[in-house]
Amino acid sequence: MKKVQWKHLGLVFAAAPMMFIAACGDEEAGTEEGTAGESGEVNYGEELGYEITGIEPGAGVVAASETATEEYESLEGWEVVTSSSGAMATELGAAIDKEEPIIVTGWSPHWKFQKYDLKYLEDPNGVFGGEESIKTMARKGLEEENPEAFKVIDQFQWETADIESVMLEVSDGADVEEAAATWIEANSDKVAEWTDGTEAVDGMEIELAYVEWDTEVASTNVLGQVLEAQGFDVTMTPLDNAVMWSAVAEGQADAMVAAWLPATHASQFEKYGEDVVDLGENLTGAKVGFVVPSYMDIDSIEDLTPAE
Ligand code: PBE
Repeated sequence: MKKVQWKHLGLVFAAAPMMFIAACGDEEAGTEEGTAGESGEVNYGEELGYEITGIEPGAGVVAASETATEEYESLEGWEVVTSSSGAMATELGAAIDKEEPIIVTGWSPHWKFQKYDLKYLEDPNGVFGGEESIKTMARKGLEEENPEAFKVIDQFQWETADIESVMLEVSDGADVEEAAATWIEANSDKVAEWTDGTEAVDGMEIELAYVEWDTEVASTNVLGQVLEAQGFDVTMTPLDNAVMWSAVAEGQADAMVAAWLPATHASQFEKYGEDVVDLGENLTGAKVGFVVPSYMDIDSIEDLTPAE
């Protein structure tokens, strides 16, 4: 499978500046098991330098997090530090190794919930929305011009356990191609439903746009391999979120399986929704929000404390 850069659209590199976790030294007291008091008693803000560990700047969860810092009094003076999904995961793992506090812009499905003991902070103001779905969007004209690919893409649909098994293998060091192939081999019934009623082709081109978030890397690779097995010449193009949406809306990419709705990509859907073909949900039961290690003595965004 080809993975290209789009020169006209500008691939956004995950520059991933490694951020350093503020050394907590002796101030760690209170995060140790048994020493923490009532919820909200520990001043995590001070320990964290009033910083939330974000991901790529274009992500919906980052935009929602920035809204949260404006809407919650408890987050006054806090900052969402953007980097990349990979850097966020590295920092989360490093904090957990040392049992230090950390707040990340998180989402599920995600392998981090299988690897670590984590919780979402309650969001009483509903800034992050509720239950999300991941939807598939195709370009206008794809159905007429490439009906076999359109049908497979339209029929692509799976569950949290499926995507998590691919993501977990990748996080354990497997190549995504290998992890996708393993899942496909073990789930031929599901794959047969996606290709049901379609015919194989001989090298017809199809281009899938995506963003390099763990979820989308997994889903796009699985769908890409299924299309390839059907005889398509598949190109997968990693882009910034907004660029992914505009690429499908403007017909530069054929489809994407990375639309998080109704809340996370609401602004992109508002802007491009009329110019794309909405093929419905490919996964339900998704969620975004602030995620923290379970050992942190806090349950809600409101339990945080504003910067002095
Ligand atoms: N995510 C993963 C994306 C959608 C998929 C939650 C990082 C976002 O926030 O836009």
